[in-house]
Amino acid sequence: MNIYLITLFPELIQQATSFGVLGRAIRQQQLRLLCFNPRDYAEDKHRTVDDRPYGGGPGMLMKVEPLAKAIMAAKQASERHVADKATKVVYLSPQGQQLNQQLVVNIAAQKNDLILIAGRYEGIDERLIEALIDEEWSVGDYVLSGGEFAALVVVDAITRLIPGVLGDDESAIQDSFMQGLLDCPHYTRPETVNGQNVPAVLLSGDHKAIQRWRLKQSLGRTWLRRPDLLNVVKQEATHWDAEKADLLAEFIAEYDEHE
Ligand code: 4FV
Repeated sequence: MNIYLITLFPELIQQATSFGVLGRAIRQQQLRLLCFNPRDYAEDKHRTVDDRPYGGGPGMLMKVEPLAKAIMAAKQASERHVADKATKVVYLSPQGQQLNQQLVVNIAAQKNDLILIAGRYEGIDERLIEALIDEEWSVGDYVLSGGEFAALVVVDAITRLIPGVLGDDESAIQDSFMQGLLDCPHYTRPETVNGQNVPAVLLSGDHKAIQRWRLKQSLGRTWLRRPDLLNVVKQEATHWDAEKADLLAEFIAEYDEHE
């Protein structure tokens, strides 16, 4: 998969994607990440990439021409690689649709190239959004100093879904999130920490009981912490069944008993 990233700080991206699962995926060429820097398209002697907002007010915006040229260069690079499919152009911004696992799954499944635009300053000219951008995505309702951090979240979440990037066991872990539930609690050595023991079932070696316990904990946690996610899971016939309903009922009964 090719992801083209429009950013004023390609070094930030290069360094941040040199580690872990993402770094390995790039080294193994399961992901190609190409940066386009608007500063390389600035033609004034100071290579200016910001400009003042019409109407005044604090802060600057990204200068139109260098940014537009960088986006066009990325589109042309993608068209050289994938001639028959239009590459989605996404601008990371708090005004966008909320990023979630379903959106990431859909993008990864399409196996298309993707162009991500990382804003800086107060953002970009609305006319560029209208002319060149297909979608706006937000990683959360807060303001970052740069869209690079949001773009890295998107790149990481998508890359994990590229076949072969995660090992078999890791992709199994991924499945729990893919079912829309929160993850279950995890434990490692030693068996007692601050007087707290590991749940006995995890030491039992009974893999069926362990799998049941983990699913019950995921259901219970989702019920307690993110009932909004649970409602979505319950609507999805493929993700909800009698076993989950029974396990959740068991968790709730035990929870009410201890409250
Ligand atoms: C953001 C977010 C975000 C806004 C101004 C970059 C910053 C600056 N992007 N989800 N939340 N972007 O805060 O995606 O240009």
